[in-house]
Amino acid sequence: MEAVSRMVGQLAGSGLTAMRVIDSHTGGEPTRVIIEGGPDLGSGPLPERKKHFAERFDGFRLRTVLEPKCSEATVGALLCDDVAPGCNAGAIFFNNTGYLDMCGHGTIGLAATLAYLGRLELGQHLIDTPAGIVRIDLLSPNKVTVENVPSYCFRKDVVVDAGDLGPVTGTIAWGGNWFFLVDQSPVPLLADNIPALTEAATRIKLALAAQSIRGADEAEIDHVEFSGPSPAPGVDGRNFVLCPGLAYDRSPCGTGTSAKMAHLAETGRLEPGRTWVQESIIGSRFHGSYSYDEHHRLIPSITGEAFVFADVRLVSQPGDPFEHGIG
Ligand code: PYC
Repeated sequence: MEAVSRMVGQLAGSGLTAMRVIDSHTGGEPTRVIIEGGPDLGSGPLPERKKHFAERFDGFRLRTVLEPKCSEATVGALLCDDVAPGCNAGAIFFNNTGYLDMCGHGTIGLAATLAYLGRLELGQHLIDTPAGIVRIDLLSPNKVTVENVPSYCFRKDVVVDAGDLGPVTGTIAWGGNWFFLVDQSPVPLLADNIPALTEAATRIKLALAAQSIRGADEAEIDHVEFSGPSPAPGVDGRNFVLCPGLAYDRSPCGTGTSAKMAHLAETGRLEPGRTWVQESIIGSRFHGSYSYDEHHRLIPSITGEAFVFADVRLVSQPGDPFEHGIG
């Protein structure tokens, strides 16, 4: 670690800048954690730091998660210290279009990254995020349960006019991000249909914005989730999730599975404590369940696996025309 700090310093002194990042994937969905060399956002509450990041240091986001440096699906996480009392670490999540309040697959990736670094022991820990504190249980160096923020259905039976797709009925739900949940996918949920699923979900996302259909406090609904059955034994459902930057989630989406379970609970289709096995469009799985806290808020738990595959320095050379990404 010290060697890397020295090297980061030397590079900075020579006109090059560098960040140490660790890449992992959770059920196929990538997470890139900035370990060193990220922006100094001070020690305020994470929602404030997220605002500061977006307003003053967005270049770090662009340099970290845009092509040509990584896949369009990558979620970045800035590892933060000096976080809420009792928390082991904190993270601000971001992607190719902006910032996320919470990210389920990213939290699993972060935990596997901290375990890889030897900074997290097996057992329970608290992680600070802009959406609130989440509890994680590191079950092995790769297997993690995330007890997410309280999740709920905001509006049911919402009809959006999606042009050629016709009227589409869905539920607006919160699982740490805002989702429009469509129970019956307008396109068969098959990996071969990913381009058609992406197109249909994009159409719905744009229609929601155009028709001013929003979440609480007028929040933008930036994720669209299609659901349907899965033929795989032991799986309760398959999904397709469109993320804000119009990439699809390769994992079953932690916040999306949380929103889905809130909807299943609300409609009497899933009892507290029962396991819901959620499959992604590429066949990766999360095991979910929920309980109620003392305020009768629904608290989802998601278990998944993440694997670290790169521990590298991103460098920026002076004169690189695509230093801040393509697009
Ligand atoms: O797992 O919560 C999630 C997530 C959000 C966006 C991509 N993955």
